[in-house]
Amino acid sequence: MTSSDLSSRSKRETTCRSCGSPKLHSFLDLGTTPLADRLRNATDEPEPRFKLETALCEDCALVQILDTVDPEVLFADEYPYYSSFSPALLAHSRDHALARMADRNLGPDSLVIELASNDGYLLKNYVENGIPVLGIDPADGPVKAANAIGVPTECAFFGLEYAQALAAKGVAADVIHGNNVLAHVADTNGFVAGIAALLKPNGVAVIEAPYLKALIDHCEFDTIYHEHLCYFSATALDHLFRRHGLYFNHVELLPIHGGSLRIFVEKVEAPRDTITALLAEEKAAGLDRIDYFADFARRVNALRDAVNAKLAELKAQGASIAAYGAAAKGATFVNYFGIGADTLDFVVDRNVHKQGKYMPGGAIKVLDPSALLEHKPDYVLILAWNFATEILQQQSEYRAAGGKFIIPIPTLEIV
Ligand code: DWN
Repeated sequence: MTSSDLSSRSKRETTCRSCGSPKLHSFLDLGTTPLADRLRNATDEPEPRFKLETALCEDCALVQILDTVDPEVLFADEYPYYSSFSPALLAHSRDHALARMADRNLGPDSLVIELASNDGYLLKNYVENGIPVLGIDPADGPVKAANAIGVPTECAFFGLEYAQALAAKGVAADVIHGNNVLAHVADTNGFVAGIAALLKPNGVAVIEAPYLKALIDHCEFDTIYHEHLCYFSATALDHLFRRHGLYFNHVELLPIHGGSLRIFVEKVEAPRDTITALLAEEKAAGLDRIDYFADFARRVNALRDAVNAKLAELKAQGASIAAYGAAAKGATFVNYFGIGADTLDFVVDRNVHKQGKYMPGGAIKVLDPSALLEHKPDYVLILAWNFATEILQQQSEYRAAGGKFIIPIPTLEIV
Protein backbone atom coordinates (compact mmCIF):
# COMPACT_ATOMS: atom_id res chain seq x y z
CA MET A 1 0.00 0.00 0.00
CA THR A 2 1.48 3.39 -0.97
CA SER A 3 2.11 6.24 1.46
CA SER A 4 -0.77 8.26 0.03
CA ASP A 5 -3.18 5.29 0.42
CA LEU A 6 -2.14 4.89 4.06
CA SER A 7 -2.13 8.65 4.73
CA SER A 8 -5.82 8.71 3.86
CA ARG A 9 -6.57 6.34 6.77
CA SER A 10 -7.00 9.02 9.40
CA LYS A 11 -9.93 11.11 10.66
CA ARG A 12 -9.89 14.75 11.82
CA GLU A 13 -11.74 15.08 15.12
CA THR A 14 -13.86 18.21 15.72
CA THR A 15 -15.26 17.24 19.12
CA CYS A 16 -13.67 16.12 22.39
CA ARG A 17 -12.83 12.38 22.64
CA SER A 18 -14.19 12.28 26.18
CA CYS A 19 -17.12 14.69 26.59
CA GLY A 20 -18.03 15.48 22.95
CA SER A 21 -17.58 19.24 23.35
CA PRO A 22 -16.68 21.24 20.19
CA LYS A 23 -14.61 23.68 22.31
CA LEU A 24 -11.16 22.35 21.39
CA HIS A 25 -8.26 24.83 21.60
CA SER A 26 -5.13 23.85 19.58
CA PHE A 27 -1.85 24.76 21.34
CA LEU A 28 0.89 22.69 19.65
CA ASP A 29 1.24 21.79 15.96
CA LEU A 30 4.10 19.36 15.20
CA GLY A 31 3.29 19.30 11.47
CA THR A 32 2.96 15.99 9.63
CA THR A 33 5.07 13.14 10.98
CA PRO A 34 5.50 9.40 10.27
CA LEU A 35 4.06 6.84 12.72
CA ALA A 36 6.38 6.58 15.70
CA ASP A 37 6.43 2.78 15.98
CA ARG A 38 6.35 2.00 12.26
CA LEU A 39 10.03 1.26 11.55
CA ARG A 40 10.97 0.41 7.95
CA ASN A 41 13.02 -2.56 6.71
CA ALA A 42 14.29 -0.43 3.82
CA THR A 43 14.39 3.34 3.19
CA ASP A 44 12.47 3.01 -0.10
CA GLU A 45 9.41 1.54 1.63
CA PRO A 46 6.34 3.85 1.73
CA GLU A 47 6.19 5.98 4.85
CA PRO A 48 2.80 7.65 5.43
CA ARG A 49 2.81 10.91 7.39
CA PHE A 50 -0.09 12.29 9.39
CA LYS A 51 -0.87 15.64 11.05
CA LEU A 52 0.15 15.81 14.71
CA GLU A 53 -1.69 18.71 16.40
CA THR A 54 -2.61 18.89 20.10
CA ALA A 55 -5.58 20.65 21.70
CA LEU A 56 -7.24 21.22 25.09
CA CYS A 57 -10.96 20.64 25.63
CA GLU A 58 -12.36 23.73 27.39
CA ASP A 59 -15.19 21.72 29.00
CA CYS A 60 -13.51 18.60 30.48
CA ALA A 61 -9.80 19.60 30.36
CA LEU A 62 -8.79 16.59 28.23
CA VAL A 63 -5.69 17.22 26.11
CA GLN A 64 -5.81 15.25 22.87
CA ILE A 65 -4.48 15.09 19.31
CA LEU A 66 -6.89 16.10 16.58
CA ASP A 67 -6.22 13.35 14.02
CA THR A 68 -7.10 9.68 14.66
CA VAL A 69 -5.06 7.20 12.62
CA ASP A 70 -6.78 3.89 11.87
CA PRO A 71 -5.69 1.48 14.67
CA GLU A 72 -5.18 -1.25 12.08
CA VAL A 73 -2.47 0.99 10.57
CA LEU A 74 -1.02 2.06 13.94
CA PHE A 75 -0.80 -1.38 15.51
CA ALA A 76 0.15 -3.14 12.31
CA ASP A 77 1.21 -6.79 12.32
CA GLU A 78 4.83 -5.79 12.98
CA TYR A 79 4.12 -3.56 16.00
CA PRO A 80 7.63 -3.60 17.54
CA TYR A 81 7.09 -2.53 21.14
CA TYR A 82 7.87 -5.29 23.65
CA SER A 83 7.81 -4.17 27.28
CA SER A 84 10.26 -6.83 28.41
CA PHE A 85 13.25 -5.12 26.80
CA SER A 86 13.32 -2.60 29.65
CA PRO A 87 14.69 -3.98 32.94
CA ALA A 88 13.51 -0.84 34.75
CA LEU A 89 9.96 -1.39 33.49
CA LEU A 90 10.07 -5.07 34.50
CA ALA A 91 11.13 -4.14 38.05
CA HIS A 92 8.47 -1.43 38.23
CA SER A 93 5.81 -3.92 37.07
CA ARG A 94 6.87 -6.64 39.50
CA ASP A 95 6.66 -4.24 42.46
CA HIS A 96 3.22 -3.17 41.24
CA ALA A 97 1.89 -6.74 40.99
CA LEU A 98 3.21 -7.70 44.43
CA ALA A 99 1.58 -4.61 45.96
CA ARG A 100 -1.79 -5.48 44.38
CA MET A 101 -1.55 -9.11 45.55
CA ALA A 102 -1.11 -7.81 49.08
CA ASP A 103 -3.61 -4.96 49.22
CA ARG A 104 -6.37 -6.80 47.33
CA ASN A 105 -5.77 -10.12 49.11
CA LEU A 106 -5.66 -12.01 45.79
CA GLY A 107 -5.59 -15.79 45.60
CA PRO A 108 -6.51 -18.80 43.40
CA ASP A 109 -10.16 -17.73 43.24
CA SER A 110 -9.28 -14.22 42.04
CA LEU A 111 -8.98 -12.98 38.46
CA VAL A 112 -6.59 -10.30 37.24
CA ILE A 113 -7.10 -8.88 33.74
CA GLU A 114 -4.64 -6.62 31.92
CA LEU A 115 -5.75 -4.51 28.97
CA ALA A 116 -2.89 -4.11 26.45
CA SER A 117 -0.93 -6.79 28.28
CA ASN A 118 1.85 -6.80 25.64
CA ASP A 119 4.29 -9.73 26.13
CA GLY A 120 3.10 -10.77 29.60
CA TYR A 121 5.68 -8.54 31.34
CA LEU A 122 3.24 -7.72 34.21
CA LEU A 123 0.79 -10.65 34.38
CA LYS A 124 3.60 -13.19 34.62
CA ASN A 125 4.13 -12.03 38.21
CA TYR A 126 0.57 -13.10 39.12
CA VAL A 127 0.93 -16.41 37.26
CA GLU A 128 4.10 -17.14 39.27
CA ASN A 129 2.01 -16.70 42.43
CA GLY A 130 -0.86 -18.94 41.33
CA ILE A 131 -3.31 -16.13 40.62
CA PRO A 132 -5.50 -16.60 37.50
CA VAL A 133 -5.01 -13.97 34.81
CA LEU A 134 -6.26 -12.94 31.38
CA GLY A 135 -4.26 -10.74 29.02
CA ILE A 136 -5.85 -8.83 26.15
CA ASP A 137 -3.69 -7.13 23.47
CA PRO A 138 -4.18 -6.30 19.77
CA ALA A 139 -0.58 -6.92 18.62
CA ASP A 140 -0.05 -10.54 17.66
CA GLY A 141 3.73 -10.54 18.17
CA PRO A 142 3.62 -9.66 21.89
CA VAL A 143 0.52 -11.90 22.33
CA LYS A 144 2.44 -14.91 20.99
CA ALA A 145 5.34 -14.05 23.32
CA ALA A 146 2.97 -13.84 26.32
CA ASN A 147 1.30 -17.19 25.63
CA ALA A 148 4.74 -18.74 25.12
CA ILE A 149 5.64 -17.90 28.76
CA GLY A 150 2.33 -19.19 30.14
CA VAL A 151 0.36 -15.96 30.36
CA PRO A 152 -3.10 -16.68 28.85
CA THR A 153 -3.61 -13.83 26.39
CA GLU A 154 -6.23 -13.07 23.73
CA CYS A 155 -5.36 -11.04 20.61
CA ALA A 156 -8.06 -8.38 20.38
CA PHE A 157 -8.82 -4.70 20.62
CA PHE A 158 -10.59 -4.15 23.98
CA GLY A 159 -13.81 -2.14 24.12
CA LEU A 160 -17.35 -2.29 25.49
CA GLU A 161 -18.52 -4.98 23.06
CA TYR A 162 -15.57 -7.26 23.84
CA ALA A 163 -16.07 -6.68 27.57
CA GLN A 164 -19.77 -7.49 27.39
CA ALA A 165 -19.01 -10.74 25.54
CA LEU A 166 -16.59 -11.75 28.32
CA ALA A 167 -19.06 -10.69 31.06
CA ALA A 168 -21.78 -12.77 29.37
CA LYS A 169 -19.50 -15.79 29.91
CA GLY A 170 -19.24 -14.94 33.61
CA VAL A 171 -15.84 -13.26 33.44
CA ALA A 172 -15.42 -10.65 36.22
CA ALA A 173 -12.20 -9.21 37.56
CA ASP A 174 -10.93 -8.38 41.04
CA VAL A 175 -8.20 -6.25 39.48
CA ILE A 176 -8.06 -4.74 36.01
CA HIS A 177 -4.73 -3.26 34.91
CA GLY A 178 -4.37 -0.81 32.07
CA ASN A 179 -0.81 0.51 31.73
CA ASN A 180 -0.15 3.03 28.98
CA VAL A 181 -3.20 1.95 27.03
CA LEU A 182 -6.02 4.39 27.83
CA ALA A 183 -4.29 7.08 25.79
CA HIS A 184 -4.10 4.72 22.82
CA VAL A 185 -7.77 3.86 22.27
CA ALA A 186 -9.92 5.71 19.73
CA ASP A 187 -13.16 4.87 21.59
CA THR A 188 -12.18 6.34 24.97
CA ASN A 189 -15.67 6.11 26.45
CA GLY A 190 -16.25 2.58 25.14
CA PHE A 191 -12.98 1.45 26.71
CA VAL A 192 -13.88 2.87 30.13
CA ALA A 193 -17.42 1.47 29.89
CA GLY A 194 -15.80 -1.89 29.14
CA ILE A 195 -13.79 -1.66 32.36
CA ALA A 196 -17.00 -1.01 34.30
CA ALA A 197 -18.66 -4.03 32.63
CA LEU A 198 -15.83 -6.40 33.68
CA LEU A 199 -15.03 -5.15 37.18
CA LYS A 200 -16.49 -6.95 40.21
CA PRO A 201 -18.56 -4.69 42.55
CA ASN A 202 -15.65 -4.62 45.02
CA GLY A 203 -12.94 -4.71 42.36
CA VAL A 204 -10.40 -2.05 41.43
CA ALA A 205 -9.10 -0.87 38.09
CA VAL A 206 -5.53 0.44 38.25
CA ILE A 207 -4.67 2.63 35.28
CA GLU A 208 -1.20 4.01 34.53
CA ALA A 209 -0.72 6.87 32.08
CA PRO A 210 1.95 9.48 31.43
CA TYR A 211 1.05 12.61 33.42
CA LEU A 212 0.15 15.71 31.43
CA LYS A 213 1.60 18.09 34.04
CA ALA A 214 5.01 16.37 33.79
CA LEU A 215 4.82 16.56 29.98
CA ILE A 216 4.21 20.30 30.04
CA ASP A 217 6.48 21.19 32.98
CA HIS A 218 9.47 19.13 31.65
CA CYS A 219 8.86 19.88 27.95
CA GLU A 220 8.33 16.19 27.15
CA PHE A 221 6.82 17.12 23.75
CA ASP A 222 8.23 13.95 22.13
CA THR A 223 5.79 11.77 24.09
CA ILE A 224 3.20 13.22 21.71
CA TYR A 225 2.70 10.82 18.79
CA HIS A 226 -0.21 9.22 16.95
CA GLU A 227 -0.50 6.18 19.26
CA HIS A 228 -1.20 8.59 22.13
CA LEU A 229 -4.59 10.10 21.35
CA CYS A 230 -5.03 11.60 24.84
CA TYR A 231 -2.74 13.18 27.46
CA PHE A 232 -4.20 12.92 30.93
CA SER A 233 -4.55 15.16 33.93
CA ALA A 234 -6.34 13.92 37.06
CA THR A 235 -9.06 16.47 36.31
CA ALA A 236 -9.79 15.03 32.85
CA LEU A 237 -9.63 11.44 34.13
CA ASP A 238 -12.07 12.23 36.93
CA HIS A 239 -14.61 13.56 34.37
CA LEU A 240 -14.08 10.51 32.13
CA PHE A 241 -14.45 7.74 34.73
CA ARG A 242 -17.28 9.41 36.67
CA ARG A 243 -19.29 9.39 33.42
CA HIS A 244 -19.24 5.56 33.58
CA GLY A 245 -19.96 5.03 37.27
CA LEU A 246 -16.31 4.58 38.19
CA TYR A 247 -14.79 6.73 40.90
CA PHE A 248 -11.23 8.00 41.08
CA ASN A 249 -10.45 7.17 44.74
CA HIS A 250 -6.65 7.18 44.91
CA VAL A 251 -3.63 8.24 42.87
CA GLU A 252 0.13 7.66 42.99
CA LEU A 253 2.61 9.86 41.11
CA LEU A 254 5.31 7.68 39.50
CA PRO A 255 8.69 8.59 37.86
CA ILE A 256 8.31 6.00 35.04
CA HIS A 257 8.09 7.28 31.44
CA GLY A 258 9.04 10.81 32.48
CA GLY A 259 6.32 11.08 35.11
CA SER A 260 3.11 9.01 35.23
CA LEU A 261 -0.15 8.77 37.14
CA ARG A 262 -1.24 5.48 38.67
CA ILE A 263 -4.95 5.89 39.38
CA PHE A 264 -7.24 3.57 41.33
CA VAL A 265 -10.89 3.57 40.27
CA GLU A 266 -13.74 1.68 41.95
CA LYS A 267 -17.51 1.32 41.76
CA VAL A 268 -17.99 3.04 45.09
CA GLU A 269 -16.98 6.68 45.65
CA ALA A 270 -14.49 6.95 48.52
CA PRO A 271 -11.89 9.58 47.54
CA ARG A 272 -8.66 9.58 49.56
CA ASP A 273 -6.64 12.71 50.32
CA THR A 274 -4.23 11.88 47.47
CA ILE A 275 -6.81 12.54 44.80
CA THR A 276 -8.55 15.50 46.45
CA ALA A 277 -5.13 17.14 46.90
CA LEU A 278 -4.04 16.50 43.29
CA LEU A 279 -7.31 17.81 41.86
CA ALA A 280 -6.93 20.96 43.97
CA GLU A 281 -3.29 21.34 42.85
CA GLU A 282 -4.30 21.08 39.18
CA LYS A 283 -7.10 23.60 39.67
CA ALA A 284 -4.67 26.05 41.25
CA ALA A 285 -2.13 25.48 38.44
CA GLY A 286 -4.79 26.00 35.78
CA LEU A 287 -4.55 22.63 33.93
CA ASP A 288 -8.13 23.16 32.78
CA ARG A 289 -7.39 26.54 31.16
CA ILE A 290 -5.70 27.27 27.82
CA ASP A 291 -3.32 29.89 29.26
CA TYR A 292 -1.44 27.08 31.10
CA PHE A 293 -0.50 25.70 27.67
CA ALA A 294 -0.02 29.04 25.91
CA ASP A 295 3.79 29.15 25.88
CA PHE A 296 4.40 25.38 25.45
CA ALA A 297 4.98 25.65 21.67
CA ARG A 298 7.51 28.42 22.28
CA ARG A 299 9.38 26.26 24.81
CA VAL A 300 9.41 23.28 22.45
CA ASN A 301 10.83 25.42 19.63
CA ALA A 302 13.43 26.88 22.01
CA LEU A 303 14.51 23.32 22.90
CA ARG A 304 14.67 22.47 19.18
CA ASP A 305 16.93 25.47 18.53
CA ALA A 306 19.20 24.60 21.49
CA VAL A 307 19.53 20.91 20.54
CA ASN A 308 20.15 21.63 16.85
CA ALA A 309 22.72 24.30 17.68
CA LYS A 310 24.59 21.87 19.97
CA LEU A 311 24.54 19.07 17.39
CA ALA A 312 25.73 21.47 14.65
CA GLU A 313 28.54 22.73 16.93
CA LEU A 314 29.72 19.16 17.63
CA LYS A 315 29.54 18.17 13.95
CA ALA A 316 31.50 21.34 13.01
CA GLN A 317 34.22 20.18 15.43
CA GLY A 318 34.37 16.92 13.46
CA ALA A 319 32.66 14.87 16.18
CA SER A 320 30.72 11.70 15.37
CA ILE A 321 27.25 11.35 16.93
CA ALA A 322 24.98 8.33 17.39
CA ALA A 323 21.76 7.86 19.37
CA TYR A 324 20.39 5.46 21.99
CA GLY A 325 16.78 4.22 22.00
CA ALA A 326 14.72 3.72 18.82
CA ALA A 327 11.82 4.77 21.02
CA ALA A 328 8.47 5.97 19.74
CA LYS A 329 9.23 9.31 21.44
CA GLY A 330 12.53 9.32 19.58
CA ALA A 331 10.68 9.37 16.28
CA THR A 332 8.75 12.50 17.26
CA PHE A 333 11.98 14.04 18.52
CA VAL A 334 14.09 13.52 15.38
CA ASN A 335 11.26 14.32 12.98
CA TYR A 336 10.10 17.58 14.57
CA PHE A 337 13.71 18.71 15.11
CA GLY A 338 14.66 17.71 11.53
CA ILE A 339 17.48 15.40 12.67
CA GLY A 340 18.43 12.64 10.19
CA ALA A 341 21.14 10.20 9.15
CA ASP A 342 23.35 13.14 8.14
CA THR A 343 23.66 14.00 11.85
CA LEU A 344 23.19 10.64 13.63
CA ASP A 345 25.33 7.80 12.25
CA PHE A 346 23.04 5.15 13.77
CA VAL A 347 20.76 4.49 16.76
CA VAL A 348 21.14 1.54 19.11
CA ASP A 349 18.34 -0.37 20.82
CA ARG A 350 18.15 -3.62 22.82
CA ASN A 351 14.86 -4.56 21.22
CA VAL A 352 15.83 -7.18 18.62
CA HIS A 353 12.56 -6.55 16.74
CA LYS A 354 13.82 -3.01 15.95
CA GLN A 355 17.42 -3.89 15.07
CA GLY A 356 18.30 -3.82 11.36
CA LYS A 357 15.36 -1.52 10.61
CA TYR A 358 15.26 2.27 10.12
CA MET A 359 13.70 4.80 12.52
CA PRO A 360 10.58 6.48 11.16
CA GLY A 361 11.34 9.63 9.18
CA GLY A 362 15.05 10.19 9.62
CA ALA A 363 16.00 6.82 8.07
CA ILE A 364 18.51 6.24 10.86
CA LYS A 365 19.59 2.59 11.05
CA VAL A 366 18.92 0.67 14.29
CA LEU A 367 21.81 -1.44 15.61
CA ASP A 368 22.49 -3.51 18.73
CA PRO A 369 23.95 -1.48 21.66
CA SER A 370 27.28 -3.30 21.16
CA ALA A 371 27.76 -0.94 18.19
CA LEU A 372 28.70 1.84 20.65
CA LEU A 373 31.92 0.06 21.62
CA GLU A 374 32.48 -1.19 18.09
CA HIS A 375 32.18 2.24 16.37
CA LYS A 376 32.99 4.46 19.39
CA PRO A 377 31.03 7.56 18.36
CA ASP A 378 32.21 10.66 20.23
CA TYR A 379 28.67 11.44 21.44
CA VAL A 380 25.40 9.53 21.90
CA LEU A 381 22.07 11.39 21.97
CA ILE A 382 19.73 9.58 24.37
CA LEU A 383 16.31 9.47 22.70
CA ALA A 384 14.97 7.17 25.46
CA TRP A 385 15.79 9.88 28.03
CA ASN A 386 13.23 8.44 30.44
CA PHE A 387 15.69 5.55 30.95
CA ALA A 388 18.85 7.71 30.99
CA THR A 389 20.03 6.52 34.43
CA GLU A 390 19.73 2.86 33.45
CA ILE A 391 21.38 3.45 30.06
CA LEU A 392 24.33 5.38 31.57
CA GLN A 393 24.93 2.54 34.06
CA GLN A 394 24.63 -0.08 31.32
CA GLN A 395 27.09 1.84 29.06
CA SER A 396 29.79 2.48 31.70
CA GLU A 397 32.47 0.86 29.47
CA TYR A 398 31.66 3.23 26.59
CA ARG A 399 31.83 6.18 29.00
CA ALA A 400 35.10 4.93 30.49
CA ALA A 401 36.52 4.92 26.94
CA GLY A 402 35.69 8.64 26.70
CA GLY A 403 32.21 8.47 25.19
CA LYS A 404 29.77 11.25 26.09
CA PHE A 405 25.98 11.16 26.36
CA ILE A 406 23.69 14.03 25.35
CA ILE A 407 20.50 14.05 27.45
CA PRO A 408 17.96 16.44 25.85
CA ILE A 409 15.03 16.26 28.31
CA PRO A 410 14.15 17.50 30.94
CA THR A 411 17.30 19.68 30.58
CA LEU A 412 19.80 19.61 27.69
CA GLU A 413 23.07 18.36 29.19
CA ILE A 414 26.19 16.43 28.20
CA VAL A 415 27.51 13.83 30.69
O1 DWN B 1 2.95 4.25 25.37
C1 DWN B 1 3.99 3.69 25.05
C2 DWN B 1 5.22 3.91 25.84
C3 DWN B 1 4.90 3.78 27.32
O2 DWN B 1 6.17 2.94 25.50
C4 DWN B 1 4.03 2.83 23.86
N1 DWN B 1 3.14 3.46 22.89
C5 DWN B 1 5.35 2.67 23.20
C6 DWN B 1 6.47 2.95 24.12
O3 DWN B 1 6.97 4.24 23.81
P1 DWN B 1 8.54 4.40 23.67
O4 DWN B 1 9.03 3.44 22.62
O5 DWN B 1 8.93 5.83 23.58
O6 DWN B 1 8.92 3.82 25.11
P2 DWN B 1 10.22 3.49 25.79
O7 DWN B 1 9.95 2.25 26.58
O8 DWN B 1 10.70 4.69 26.50
O9 DWN B 1 11.30 3.12 24.67
C7 DWN B 1 12.56 2.76 25.15
C8 DWN B 1 13.31 2.19 23.97
O10 DWN B 1 14.65 2.04 24.41
C9 DWN B 1 12.76 0.82 23.63
O11 DWN B 1 12.85 0.62 22.23
C10 DWN B 1 13.72 -0.11 24.37
C11 DWN B 1 15.01 0.66 24.37
N2 DWN B 1 15.87 0.40 25.53
C12 DWN B 1 17.14 -0.07 25.27
O12 DWN B 1 17.50 -0.27 24.11
N3 DWN B 1 17.98 -0.31 26.33
C13 DWN B 1 15.43 0.66 26.78
C14 DWN B 1 16.28 0.43 27.86
C15 DWN B 1 15.84 0.70 29.27
C16 DWN B 1 17.60 -0.08 27.62
O13 DWN B 1 18.39 -0.32 28.54
